[in-house]
Amino acid sequence: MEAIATQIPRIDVDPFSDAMIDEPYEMHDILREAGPVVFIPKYDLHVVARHAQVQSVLTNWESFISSAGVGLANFKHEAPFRPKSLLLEADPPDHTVVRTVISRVMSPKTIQQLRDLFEAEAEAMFDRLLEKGRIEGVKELAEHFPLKVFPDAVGLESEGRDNLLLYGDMVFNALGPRNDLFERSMERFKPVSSWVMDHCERKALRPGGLGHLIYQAADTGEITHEQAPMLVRSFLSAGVDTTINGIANVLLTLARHPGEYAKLHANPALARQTFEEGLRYESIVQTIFRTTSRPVEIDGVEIDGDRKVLTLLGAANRDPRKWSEPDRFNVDRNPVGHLVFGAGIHGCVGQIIARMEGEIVLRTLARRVKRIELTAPHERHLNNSLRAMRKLPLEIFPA
Ligand code: PQP
Repeated sequence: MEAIATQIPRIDVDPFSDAMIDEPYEMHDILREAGPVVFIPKYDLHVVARHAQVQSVLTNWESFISSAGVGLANFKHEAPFRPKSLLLEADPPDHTVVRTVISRVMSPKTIQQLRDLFEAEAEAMFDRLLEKGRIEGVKELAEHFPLKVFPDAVGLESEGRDNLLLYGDMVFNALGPRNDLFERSMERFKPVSSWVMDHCERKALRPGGLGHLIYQAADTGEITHEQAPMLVRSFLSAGVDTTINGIANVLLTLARHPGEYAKLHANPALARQTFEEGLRYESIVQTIFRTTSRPVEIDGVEIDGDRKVLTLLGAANRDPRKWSEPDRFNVDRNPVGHLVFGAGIHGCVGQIIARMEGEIVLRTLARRVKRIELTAPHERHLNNSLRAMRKLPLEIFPA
């Protein structure tokens, strides 16, 4: 055991430092090439950064559990910073019950019914944006679209939706260590926390929306009435920051790769695939953790039970063992098997709506915009687990 344990490469790096969050790719390369499992002493943490190992950890939910938290904190020893998510921070059989309800509410059939609304919203947005030409791509495009269509779909009032941005930022920071990023986002979030929880209640949700469908599952007894607001909370936690930054990242990437944009413009049917490649190239969710439920072995490396394991989704999505020319953004690549939506029983339940949002934004862009240019350097927003953006100064030229 000793001999095997000492074979694990130890890498002195802090993936949650400002510098690594801002520019993680060199660190990914080092961690990925050091071995199938590496150890980061600062956090007493095992890390997997290769595609095959990330996938195998995520699909083995019995050995790598979620109920002890999917961030750095081990809920067996530390109190969660908020009541645990019934969906994200749960294992079967509890997880299975709520996952079944959410899967139905977010099913292809339900989500397809939203398509016309989303498309009309994208057209209206580009009418306005093209009138201006020069835009701030985060506020006016990447945030604007998901913050309109997703809370509309859930059935939330229009007033106060910016509060969801503060909530999402805090939830995803909380997956990392209790560093300054986390503390500061917690401070910003505190004044709006009651707004968020109040908007998970039935009376805050429009009949017919996705939130209301959750309450209907409580009416039939499939879940309890205490569980319903907590599942709406999952929508509000996961549903905006993720798609916002997915869209922001792909806009930046397209602006930096005019040749690839030209291909998309010439063939708007590439929109869906372009969004996927954008997700692979800049993984919105960079880090997600599991906890070992028992002693486990990954490729000959032994890990004790009750240990945190970090899966580096962003590194797996650029693993040369899986992808040819992984650091190249290529809209002709169909990146099937990327892990930005995770894998296994916790694979993103919102991926159908996320993909539809991305596809619609990119197809509308492709049709209506001939060229997209950065007019000043972009600014990243630092977050412990999201690859996020603060400012994206763009000029768009009408087709
Ligand atoms: C990545 C669920 C999912 C979505 C929750 C919750 C929070 C975040 C996420 C992570 N998430 N994509 O609170 O249930």
